[in-house]
Amino acid sequence: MTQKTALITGITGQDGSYLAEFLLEKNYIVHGIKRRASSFNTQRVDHVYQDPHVDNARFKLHYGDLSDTSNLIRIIQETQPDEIYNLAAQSHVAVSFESPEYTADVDGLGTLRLLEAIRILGMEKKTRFYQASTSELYGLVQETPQRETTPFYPRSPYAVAKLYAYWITVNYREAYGMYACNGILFNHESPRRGETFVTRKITRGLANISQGLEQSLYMGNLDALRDWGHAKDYVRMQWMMLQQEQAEDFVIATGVQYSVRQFIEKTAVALGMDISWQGSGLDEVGYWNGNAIIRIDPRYFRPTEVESLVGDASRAEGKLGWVPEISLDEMIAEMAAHDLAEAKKQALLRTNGYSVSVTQE
Ligand code: NDP
Ligand code: GDR
Repeated sequence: MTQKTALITGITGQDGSYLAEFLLEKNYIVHGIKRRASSFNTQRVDHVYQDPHVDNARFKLHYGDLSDTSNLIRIIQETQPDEIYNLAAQSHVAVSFESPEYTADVDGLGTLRLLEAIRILGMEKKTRFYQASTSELYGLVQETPQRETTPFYPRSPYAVAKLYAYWITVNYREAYGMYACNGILFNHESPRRGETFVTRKITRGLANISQGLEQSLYMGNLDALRDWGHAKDYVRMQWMMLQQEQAEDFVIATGVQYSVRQFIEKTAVALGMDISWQGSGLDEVGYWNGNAIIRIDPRYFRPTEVESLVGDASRAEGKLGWVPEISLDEMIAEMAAHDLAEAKKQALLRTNGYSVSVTQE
């Protein structure tokens, strides 16, 4: 079989790092786009780094940005990818209310820039394109569970930008016969999840509290319901979607829904902490060992919230044979163990007189 080349945007993020690992195991040559930052930002892929000076290196990073058209054209021209996975995005829903224009530019127009680059370079028939679409498109839900045919109703600048990206991907498929498809992925997490998304904020926050590094965890809407899967399962599906005869869009989800409050409770169990709740609304408090460790801060509520999401991935299961392999409890155990080990390290440093700062957002 001929060796394939993939280009991953967002390779330094959660999904990008798991996908890079997955493709390297499949003997791909993997190119990734990383942003220039004032300090190193490649921690999630450092373990797959290969010295570019050695022969046959199969992993290579290129500086770039989804807001920079000429840079994207040049990278695609140089790397000649068989598959492009567009995972780069300003991916935080709450932040998109603070930076709506930037989010539209990167998450919406960034997708167009990549599709146009493929077309400008005459690579429509060579290069397959995966777009990281999202369950946030369903927003104010019109049908439960959500499937490929459920109407969209985006509820944030992030989701509206991703709506444009979704449709421009469909349009380029229909207009130019490109192999371009959307994975409509429900929330997926892992120990590599960014620290400000709710699951990681909880596993990290409770682990820190258990080791005396923090006093309280401040949360927003505990009643929000999400369908949480594991990122490893979901990147496998991203690859599968580009291996079909015809490009199609698929929902990827577990089909099971839990509240943020339940996620906290499950994490507490994984960490051996016994949490009890008192009060309601903004006055709800979670107690552990007589201490108020979970409090509500209205700052974390969103101007328009997505209250409830749960996906129906039966099309992916039927057509591609995809089913998630890692359960929510297994994932929480993995995330909690990871963050507990980190917290213990920090606590040890503090005990030995080193200063340790713990940030929360
Ligand atoms: P992350 O936030 O972990 O990663 C986002 C990546 O995009 C990072 O590598 C980031 O770089 C990069 N990036 C951000 N802005 C730019 C830019 N202007 N130019 C180039 N690169 C940029 O997200 P995830 O890995 O969780 O998600 C991957 C994709 O899937 C995203 O598009 C997200 O919106 C989408 N998605 C995610 C879901 C989830 O539950 N995780 C569900 C559905 C969709 P840096 O490291 O420098 O910040
Ligand atoms: P989401 O993920 O918005 O679904 O987007 P996030 O983990 O940020 O929020 C999930 C739900 O938890 C509620 N919540 C809080 N959220 C955060 N971040 N911090 C809090 O303190 C907090 N308290 C309660 C939120 O209001 C929300 O209802 C993620 C991202 O990965 C997107 O890129 C992706 O498209 C979708 O998942 C599917």
